[in-house]
Amino acid sequence: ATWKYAIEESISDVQGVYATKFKEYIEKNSKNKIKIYPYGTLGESVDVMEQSQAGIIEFIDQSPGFTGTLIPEAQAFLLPYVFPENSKSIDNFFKNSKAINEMFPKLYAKKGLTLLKMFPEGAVSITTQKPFYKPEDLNGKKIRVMTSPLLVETYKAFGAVPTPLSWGEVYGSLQTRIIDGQENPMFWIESAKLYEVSKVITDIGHNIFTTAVMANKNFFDSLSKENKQLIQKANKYAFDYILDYQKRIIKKAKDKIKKEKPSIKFVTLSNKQREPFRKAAKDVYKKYIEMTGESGKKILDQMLLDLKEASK
Ligand code: 6CS
Repeated sequence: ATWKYAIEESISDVQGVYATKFKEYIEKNSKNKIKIYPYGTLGESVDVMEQSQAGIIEFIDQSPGFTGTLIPEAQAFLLPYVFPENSKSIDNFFKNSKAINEMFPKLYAKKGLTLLKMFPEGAVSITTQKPFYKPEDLNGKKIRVMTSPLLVETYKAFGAVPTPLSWGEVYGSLQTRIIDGQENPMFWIESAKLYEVSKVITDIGHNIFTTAVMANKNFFDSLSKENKQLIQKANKYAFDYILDYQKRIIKKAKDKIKKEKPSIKFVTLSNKQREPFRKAAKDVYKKYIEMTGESGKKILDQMLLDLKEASK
């Protein structure tokens, strides 16, 4: 059979590289074929999600920043300062997390989705027009976030004016200064050329961009045992590749941005400078619990245990 696989990025971006590795494994080890649909070919994230829930698309890569409107608990991945910065711990977490491997699949299943893998796409940086060093510097600044209510709360807590937008509107809104900034991993700031319409790129260490690969549940359940195993193996193959890949491209992306736009300013806030942001983050955890209740609390507690275990 030919299976459709939709991603939120282009084929040369992290999700595209993952999907390409997945396709490579499937096509090498079976007679099945994968057709990858990059961003823009099937509509915005909401449209693509509808199509995959309806079974028109078999596989979808969508990040919690968008899926959070459908599965509020998935926003746990967006909580500021939930992740350590140490990349070994992050890898361990994504490999072994009980929350990811056992608990989240149940929540996704309720929405007609089989959660296959979650993986990191790199640390999230914030682009702005002016440097900022403390939450007050962000007062009145419109920062675009993905359409997650939790990200809105995060940037409110950080002192800014959060502006949720679908991806297609981001570049133009930055260009016309409808928004002052946005957040994304370095590879994406480079590949989507967001640096062209930004002056400063700041790291406050607040998040690791996480994404999820899912299948339509009816489709997946109807597969033979053999095909199910094939898909799991293909995911493992792509996952092992992507963990190193996404680390390798950060420096390259940064160098390329510097070369293309020498006037760009990179800022990394010190631990001391991050303190007020960490403090503000506490309120966001409260908001998360308000949004998700007992179910969200349970899964977050497990995630925190998993992260502790991963950092040992
Ligand atoms: O900011 C966004 O909307 C996009 N960022 C990444 C890294 N991937 C896809 C997503 O649409």
